Amino acid sequence: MRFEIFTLFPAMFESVLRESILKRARERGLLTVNLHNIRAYATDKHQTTDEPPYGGGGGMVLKVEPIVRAVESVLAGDSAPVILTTPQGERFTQRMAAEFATYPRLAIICGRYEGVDERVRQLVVTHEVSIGDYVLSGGELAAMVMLDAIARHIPNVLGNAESAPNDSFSSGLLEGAHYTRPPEFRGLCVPEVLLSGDHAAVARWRRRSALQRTWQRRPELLLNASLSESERYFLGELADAWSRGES
Ligand code: 6GU
Repeated sequence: MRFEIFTLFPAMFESVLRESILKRARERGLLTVNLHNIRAYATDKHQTTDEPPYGGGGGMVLKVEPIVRAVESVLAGDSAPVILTTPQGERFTQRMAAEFATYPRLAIICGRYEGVDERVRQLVVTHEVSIGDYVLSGGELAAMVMLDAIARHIPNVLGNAESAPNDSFSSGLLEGAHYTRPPEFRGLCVPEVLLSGDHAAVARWRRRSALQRTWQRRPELLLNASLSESERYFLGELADAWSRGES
């Protein structure tokens, strides 16, 4: 999969692309990230990329020409999705990450300052996306978050083919508790069942741990999770214990 990223700060991406899963995916040819400096597409001699807003008010607005020139010359008629990062966008989710990963090519325009000229949206943007309800100084960090979350859905990017479907949210639930060695630390013990070698019992325990955590922290996720009869019963028990003040 190929990403075309349009930004005023391409260097911000370097360390993220040079480590861990994204690094390995690029080395294996599964992922290509092309960074395009919007400034290189400015037409005036000062290479201006932003100006004060018409109508006054504070802040600066990213200009339309450099961005449209950059996107059109890089995509050259290709019909890839073009994402604009903006706090006014649709909220980014695991489902969206999986959907975007089905495209061979994806463009992300990193918004900056107080805004982006509205005509950028009208001319080249296909999706406006926000990563959450808070304001970042620029879209670069949001673009990196999306890049990472999307890359995890590209086939063969994750070492263990099982990992992505087990992630929090892919199943509609938060992940439960995890343990590794040692079996006891400062009196805190790993649950016996995880040491038992009984794979079915381990799977049951994990699912229950995920259900319990989701119920405690993000109960609204349970409304859309697909649950078996016995899982619903388990949640009923949690709710009863809670109403008796036991948890
Ligand atoms: Cl995508 N951009 C900016 N600037 N701030 C954000 C955001 C995006 N998502 C949440 N906050």
